[in-house]
Amino acid sequence: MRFTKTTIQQATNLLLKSKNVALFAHTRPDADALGSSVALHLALAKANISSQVFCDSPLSQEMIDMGFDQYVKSEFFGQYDLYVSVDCGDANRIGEFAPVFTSQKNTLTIDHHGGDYYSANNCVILYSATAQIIYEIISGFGIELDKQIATYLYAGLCTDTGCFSHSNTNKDSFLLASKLVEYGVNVEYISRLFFKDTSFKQSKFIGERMNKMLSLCDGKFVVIFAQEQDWQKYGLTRLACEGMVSHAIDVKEAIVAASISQYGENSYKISLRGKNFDVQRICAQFGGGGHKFASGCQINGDLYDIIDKLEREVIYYL
Ligand SMILES: [Mn+2]
Repeated sequence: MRFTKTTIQQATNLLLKSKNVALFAHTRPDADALGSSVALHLALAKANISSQVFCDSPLSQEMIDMGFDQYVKSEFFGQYDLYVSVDCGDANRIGEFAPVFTSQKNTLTIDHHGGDYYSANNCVILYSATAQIIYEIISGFGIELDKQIATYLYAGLCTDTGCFSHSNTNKDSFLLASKLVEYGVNVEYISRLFFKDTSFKQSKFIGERMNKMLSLCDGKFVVIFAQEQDWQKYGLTRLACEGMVSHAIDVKEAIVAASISQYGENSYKISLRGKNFDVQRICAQFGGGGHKFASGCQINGDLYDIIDKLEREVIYYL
């Protein structure tokens, strides 16, 4: 297969000449993956093109509150004339459906991570969110946007920019936000849902985890971690650890932060954040990836061995 670079215009044309499109959001989906996929699905419907959104993972409560569960199927079915991966920097991000996707001829990637091309057509642009690429693509559909589509795109843009505060936030992020808000997006609802709302149990759990945070490398590397019993104690699931890393990187002295959460008996999921410090190269060494200043990976082994391994990597690059 030839992997070619695809412009917005070409991606728009590819979609518009299709009759039935399969859309794949990445595993453990966030609001950009689902907001982009479902917005594209709704826009395609307006252009009289049928499509189906697939994602291999259960949806978090926030995603259900957004209404994404009404559109997303966790079992793959059907035959399509175009297969599209949305917000997936590499084919593995498609998760369980990766083999389905990679065995197709007519594939299109719409993504902003800037990884290697793995589709026949690759519309990869380093925007702050995939939602931004989707907006430009559907602008060529000749349809009228509505509040729902605008809300889904806004959710992707708002969350991927950390509520317009990460270093990937730029003039274009605000320009798009301003266009979307014109359709009546409830800005307060989205920021509350994704950045503020937390249950009492969750607050207690995070409080305890923050109390146990480790300060390494003279305070430049802050680690927050949780094992199964830590969230079970509060009747929570491992989803309680989502976003935990932000509390570590919020420490003023921290240049790098890690959250380490148990994923299996002897396996941990790592999220790394950097302040103008490339954490992608560290995650890549453990087979992970993401963005330059926000990346993740999974490491097998003992919790404290993993902390040591990460500390050695951080020291090397500091
Ligand atoms: Mn994204």
